[in-house]
Amino acid sequence: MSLHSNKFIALALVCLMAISANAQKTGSKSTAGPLPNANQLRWQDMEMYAFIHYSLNTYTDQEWGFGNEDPKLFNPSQLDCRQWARVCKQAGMRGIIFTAKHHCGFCMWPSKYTEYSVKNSPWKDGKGDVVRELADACREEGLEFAVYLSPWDRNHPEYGRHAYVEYFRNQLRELLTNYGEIFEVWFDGANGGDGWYGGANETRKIDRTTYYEWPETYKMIRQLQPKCLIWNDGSDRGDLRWVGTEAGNVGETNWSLLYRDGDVPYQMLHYGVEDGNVWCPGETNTSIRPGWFYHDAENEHVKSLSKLMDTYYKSVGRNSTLLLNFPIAPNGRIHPNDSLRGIAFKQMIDEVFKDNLADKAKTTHKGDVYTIDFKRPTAFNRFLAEEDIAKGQRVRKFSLEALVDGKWQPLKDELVDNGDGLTTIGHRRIICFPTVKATKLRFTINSYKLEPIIKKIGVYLAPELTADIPNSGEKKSSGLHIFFGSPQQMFIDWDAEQTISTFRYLPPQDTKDGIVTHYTLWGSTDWNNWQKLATGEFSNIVNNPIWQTIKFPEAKVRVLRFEADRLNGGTRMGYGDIEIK
Ligand code: FUL
Repeated sequence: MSLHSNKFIALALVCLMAISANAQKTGSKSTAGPLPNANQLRWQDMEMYAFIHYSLNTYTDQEWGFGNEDPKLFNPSQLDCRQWARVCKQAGMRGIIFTAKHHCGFCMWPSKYTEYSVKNSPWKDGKGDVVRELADACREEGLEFAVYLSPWDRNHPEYGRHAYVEYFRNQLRELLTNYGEIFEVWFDGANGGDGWYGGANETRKIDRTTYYEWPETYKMIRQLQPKCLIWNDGSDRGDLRWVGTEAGNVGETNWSLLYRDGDVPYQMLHYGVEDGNVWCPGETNTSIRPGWFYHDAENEHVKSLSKLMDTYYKSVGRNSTLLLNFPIAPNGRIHPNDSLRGIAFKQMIDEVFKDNLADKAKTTHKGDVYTIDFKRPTAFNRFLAEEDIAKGQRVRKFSLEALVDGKWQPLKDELVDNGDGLTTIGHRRIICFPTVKATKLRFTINSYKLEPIIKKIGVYLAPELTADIPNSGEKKSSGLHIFFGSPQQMFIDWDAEQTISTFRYLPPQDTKDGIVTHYTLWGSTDWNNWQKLATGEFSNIVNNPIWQTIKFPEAKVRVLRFEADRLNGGTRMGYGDIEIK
């Protein structure tokens, strides 16, 4: 073979290798998959908006009302929706989603379809309308407005039958017709089954896939509010998806795609699906306090600044939006602890992202590699990248390296336990790592569905934040004598009689099995005669597994029996911690 033909073979080989490398990066199909529509694009740019939970629960210290709570309880002395809107705006929220009706069925507007609303409360002699006041306040502050309308209604006598679906749709029509532009409707998927239901006081199960007749309802929404996004935890795909947890984080891999049909298990909610056939981005919802509604006992448990920043990185920084809840206190205002923390949160975001070090550096871009040259050793600890998602979400995997003292060092996402966490970008991806002092930063896109379109690169130096709520790690229950009489019966006994009035239960934190959803608590001084101290449900404990507090009239006991009347799953009751006072 001549030298010439050898050269030719070598060249052909190089070409072949290049083609196969490219195929590996782009995958077999050269398509980015489905694209977002204009509403989804606008919504994604909102980045952060607030939830407001306010209802009769605020006056009964509950998370889920049963449906028979007295409307007369609703009589706030200083209700001020303008204060809510101002606080939310200063906290960086671009809109507010309001619980117009929560599971208890009480309507915060004077719906003409029910008597169970503000019109039968003493507040403003029944002439008030919280939805109207908040919609107006939002407009004055330049915020967008949206509504949460619970499909599950524990008050309505027809719940479970077709007549209720009509009622639900009528209510939705009122909300979508009388209050101006609505940016999102939120249809909570929770359905605990039991409720008051007009006095029937029974358990009603529905088939989530068919009962609500969503396609009909969607048609109405599209007609009345063409710019409105549909959030639905039910079976019919809305425009957005839940991320599978209320703890405030979405997966580090977060595709904005889902399958149009079929069930959506946790893995899909949390990470999306790479080869999905519909654009359905994740919205991360969490509360600034442990619960969604206001409870005096949580005033000292408003989330710390470091926890809120962690939430920001794990939501907005992972191609999601952040829906942050502010509960309203019984006086009708956001509590100062929440407003101060919310505003500090926004100030911290501004502080972290005020100075993009990449703007002062020289960035070169060759193929799939971006090199940011700072010229001199520069300290940084955050990296940000954005794709032009109007053209689809394309990047699967990337790597980051810092040139420190002449050596390239790999960087990884410190908020991720397994692997380097450098997967998917989408609308915005933020990577956190310990501060490095480097002269260059290299960002390499290793795998993608179609040629990536990177809109923005950012490099920042964030101030160090330490957790400002210390956690000793000590279990409250460690001083208690706890044992099980049966898989669903826990006993706690003492050597001498105790006077107690509070029992607190922390469900298991690492599994959803064994979580007690309904309980009865008994006390005794002699193990023979048992006094029922309390019975009830721990509402929303599965999605939000936080401390649950049972208060009862003071009782003298030597032994307590905590019975699981119902478990979420499994056969054995579990617990993370117990506290008795
Ligand atoms: C859950 C509900 O059950 C909670 O009460 C709360 O409204 C939360 C946002 O969604 O599923």
